[in-house]
Amino acid sequence: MTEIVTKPRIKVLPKTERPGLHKVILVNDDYTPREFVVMVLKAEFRMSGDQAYRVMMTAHRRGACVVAVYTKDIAETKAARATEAGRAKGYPLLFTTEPEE
Ligand code: TYC
Repeated sequence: MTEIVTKPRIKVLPKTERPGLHKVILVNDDYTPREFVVMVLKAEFRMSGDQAYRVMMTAHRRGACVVAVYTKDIAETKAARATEAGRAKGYPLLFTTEPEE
């Protein structure tokens, strides 16, 4: 028996939609206590105390620091929740987002 093997003539290239990643940025201010910033970073971004302290100090010294990178939705939700945590205590703590590259 002769088996006929046909090769597909058309190669379908899968179009992979890459979700645009967004950075969450911590912005420095003169009023929010350092320990509070660290607490918010730990709670909202699941950082260790060490990581959170370093990110907080980087924002404190340089004016801002990238906290993490997520898909747009998650970045915006986390930035809003973290900013709200400060607002609830009367602090001007601010987290913003921006597209990566
Ligand atoms: N600069 C604040 C202080 O000295 C601490 C702080 C750090 C606040 C980082 C915001 O994103 C921030 N109390």
